[in-house]
Amino acid sequence: MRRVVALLGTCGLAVVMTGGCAKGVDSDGFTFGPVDPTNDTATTDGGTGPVDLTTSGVGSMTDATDGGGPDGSTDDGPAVTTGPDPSETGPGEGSSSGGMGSVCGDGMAEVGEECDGVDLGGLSCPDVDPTFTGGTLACTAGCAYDTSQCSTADNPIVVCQAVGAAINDNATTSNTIVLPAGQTGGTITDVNVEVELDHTYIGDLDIDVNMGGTSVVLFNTCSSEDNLHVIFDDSGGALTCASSDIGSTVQPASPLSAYGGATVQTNWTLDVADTASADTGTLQQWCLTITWM
Ligand SMILES: [Ca+2]
Ligand SMILES: [Ca+2]
Ligand SMILES: [Ca+2]
Repeated sequence: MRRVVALLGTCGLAVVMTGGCAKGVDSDGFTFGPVDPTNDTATTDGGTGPVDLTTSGVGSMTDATDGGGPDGSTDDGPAVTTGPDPSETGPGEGSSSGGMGSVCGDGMAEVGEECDGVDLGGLSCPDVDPTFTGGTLACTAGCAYDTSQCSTADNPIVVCQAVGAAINDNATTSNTIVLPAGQTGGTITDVNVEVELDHTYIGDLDIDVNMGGTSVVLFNTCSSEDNLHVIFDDSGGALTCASSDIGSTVQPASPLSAYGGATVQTNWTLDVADTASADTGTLQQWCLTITWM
């Protein structure tokens, strides 16, 4: 701004005065022209007329179309260039125009943008709003956060359901846990299933859990042992078919990691099939612990 201010109202510096403010060259070599009272306004150019605070570049370069002397009808001063003059050095030069160089859509979150494309500034849903527990943060075409895929579900989701249903010979006892609204939609990273049942010969039993068409066999072994109360967890210990299993965390017959990457759906069903006669029991309760991201 220093040079523009210096020219204000005086047509000073090294100007040859010819009945007004003649075109001239100032001390650092920039051409400027006389005030054109009919065309030079405060908003359209950077000439030596009134200060143009909105468009005038500081230190505009020589106007190639201006042949010197009084102007014609449209050009009355140095060429207007907005933004910095790359040939100059010093304060105010060499940075993006007015600090407003952000471009929405270039894939980089910049000043004035919450995000841009996949550049979320390293943030996730809970960073944007602590009421979110997870989900997928995205970015709108206007470079603002899109939280429509964020979730307020519990993490982990823990649901226990008391059942109290009979396990009969040569029949399957099924029970479905319906997850509460707002608990679904996450991407599963781990599932553990706790099963508590009474039975006089657990070797009769095949136990599966099902969600979204994926069935995982939890239990299909042992023999004359009574009762079963374990947490099936891929990271558990080996089932021993001894009374010491009661209350412990054991590996399922097939891995629960089959649910890894699946979307948490509403309905989870436990099937307890009794495949032999003579011994029966009761499914007391079962629980799901679903970790998601
Ligand atoms: Ca950007
Ligand atoms: Ca697990
Ligand atoms: Ca039986």
